[in-house]
Amino acid sequence: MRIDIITVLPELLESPFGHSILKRAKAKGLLEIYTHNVRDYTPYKQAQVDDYQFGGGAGMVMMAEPLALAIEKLQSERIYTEIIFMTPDGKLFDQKAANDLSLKENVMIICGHYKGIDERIREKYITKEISIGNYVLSGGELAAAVVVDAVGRLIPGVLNDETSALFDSFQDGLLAPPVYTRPADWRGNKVPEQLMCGDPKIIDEWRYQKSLERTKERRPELLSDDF
Ligand code: 6GU
Repeated sequence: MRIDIITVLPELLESPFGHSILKRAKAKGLLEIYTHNVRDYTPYKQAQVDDYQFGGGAGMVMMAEPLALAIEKLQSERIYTEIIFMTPDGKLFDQKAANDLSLKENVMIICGHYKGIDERIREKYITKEISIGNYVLSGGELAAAVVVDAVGRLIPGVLNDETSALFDSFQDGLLAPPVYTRPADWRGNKVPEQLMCGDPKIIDEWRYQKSLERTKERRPELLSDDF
């Protein structure tokens, strides 16, 4: 999978993809991530990429032409199956959206900044608009990093048996069960005996019950049919 991210702040996206699972995904050649600075594409002087909004009001808006030139340059090199705009008024991102995206070949992500981007870019190029939650971030970059992380780990071959996504919270519609590691007795607090018994049937059943319990308690809406 190849992901191209268009942003005015590529520096913000340097670290998130350089560690842990995403780092390994890139090293294995399963994931390529490129960031592109909108300023490198602007035809305007002084590298201008934003301007005042028509109609007045506080906050700058990202201009159409620099974004269009960046998008079109990438489109001239390969076919993009999705061009995503990160925006708080987009569709709420969830595990299903991550699963769907992880199967795409080439994905472009546009990060807005300031008040947003000129609406005509959304109309002309954007195929999907994503929000990561009901709160406002200063820009789309951190949200894009969240999406890329959630998607990158699902790309076939990225995770091995030990890190398998099959047992993640949400992957089977349930929250994950509690986990423990050594020591078996930490300051008098013991690990549940079922996990220590060595019988995989008992262990699976315990984990399933705990998952169910935890989901009922914390996220009951996940158990309803229409979720
Ligand atoms: Cl995708 N962008 C911004 N700026 N704020 C957000 C968001 C995205 N998702 C939640 N809040």
